Amino acid sequence: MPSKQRKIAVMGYRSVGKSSLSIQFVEGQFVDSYDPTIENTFTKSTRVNSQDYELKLVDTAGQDEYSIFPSQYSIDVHGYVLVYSITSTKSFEVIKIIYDKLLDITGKVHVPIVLVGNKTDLHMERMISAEEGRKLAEDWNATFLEASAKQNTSVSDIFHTLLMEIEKADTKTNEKSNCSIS
Ligand SMILES: Nc1nc2c(ncn2[C@@H]2O[C@H](COP(=O)(O)OP(=O)(O)OP(=O)(O)O)[C@@H](O)[C@H]2O)c(=O)[nH]1
Ligand SMILES: [Mg+2]
Repeated sequence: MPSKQRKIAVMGYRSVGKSSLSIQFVEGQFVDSYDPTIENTFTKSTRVNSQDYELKLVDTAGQDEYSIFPSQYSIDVHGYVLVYSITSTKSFEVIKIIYDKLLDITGKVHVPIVLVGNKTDLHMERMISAEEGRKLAEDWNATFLEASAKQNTSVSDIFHTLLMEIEKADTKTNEKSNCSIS
């Protein structure tokens, strides 16, 4: 089977660990220092369910409740990793706002999304329970994962799950178009 090209955007409030998750997945390392992102694109080859993927990962600048959803992330992006930090109530509020804007701009009812609660290693500082995260993802019909970029917990799961979600969404679209022909 030929390799499939997939583009994924990682979005969320500032300092939630979007770059750390991306770098952990692509390069297998964690950096403690904080360097705010403007935009970074990573590429990585990966394999899920015996399918090879050429993954383009767009690590975006942190957004807040007032940010305008950058329109370039609504075009030919196959799926989204929406990240908050379990230590930040604000980041959990902002991710809901980003989600609403995302649906508005794509105009789709269903977009492949993995919701990620990052920084689980900071359990003493936890503000958002796993249950809250799970509920939100359920509302969105999205997959939910908690992760730690620092400890490399569930990091590759995030991207592999999203690739599977994208695959599922593709199949559904094809089934629908088949229906309309017959
Ligand atoms: N303890 C802990 N710290 C983390 C984790 N992930 C990221 N950090 C730290 O949190 C800070 C911000 O991480 P970044 O990955 O730069 O966050 P970001 O979301 O890319 O930030 P912006 O690019 O400004 O939007 C850095 O100091 C990281 O080292 C994690 O899982 N656990
Ligand atoms: Mg960043």
